[in-house]
Amino acid sequence: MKRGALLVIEGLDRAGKTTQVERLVQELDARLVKFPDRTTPIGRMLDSYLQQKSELDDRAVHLLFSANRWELAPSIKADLEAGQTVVCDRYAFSGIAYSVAKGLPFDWCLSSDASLPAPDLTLFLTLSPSVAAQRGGYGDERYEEPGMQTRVRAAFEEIEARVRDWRSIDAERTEEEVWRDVSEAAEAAVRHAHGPVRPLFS
Ligand code: 2DT
Repeated sequence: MKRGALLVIEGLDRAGKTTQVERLVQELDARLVKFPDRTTPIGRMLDSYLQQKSELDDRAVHLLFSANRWELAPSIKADLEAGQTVVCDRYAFSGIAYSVAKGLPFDWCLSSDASLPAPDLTLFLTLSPSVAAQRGGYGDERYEEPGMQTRVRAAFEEIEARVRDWRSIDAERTEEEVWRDVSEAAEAAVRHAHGPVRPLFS
């Protein structure tokens, strides 16, 4: 059974993720889902937390990010089954990476997302800390500081070793060079997407 593909883009700070996501959505006529989705009631709590307007326990925050994916999961699955390709700007991998970077145990972090729809392809845009620094300073949101970014990078490396259908892309190159790799890999994933949607970790 042919279906739509679930494509995820993750990336380190300043890797150009937003630009690549926008190009991909246009190229594939895909549905864009951005996580966190700040428009839902759970998303509004996350938005306030990220803007440092409220404080929450790290575990509660982790579960809210996960719940924010679960509230969209049924419509994502329905779209995939109806043949619609879906592009996610961040997904459970950000959820795990940021919470592990704050010191929560890896397997605990993974468990709340374990049976979400598995991506057919995850593209991870990576660049060195020195190139990231050359591309500009940090914003005002929570997590936008060098210590946290270093721990997030390490956590993503741990995730990479445990996830299938993962492709790291060198984002130190020009937008066009990165786009060539992103679009080629995504188009192949769209061609090969078939059968039931699998769980993320089983
Ligand atoms: P942006 O909206 O700028 O992408 O930043 N995050 C995201 C988590 O800690 N856990 C998650 O599950 C997700 C999806 C990454 C959102 C910030 O929220 C972090 C940066």
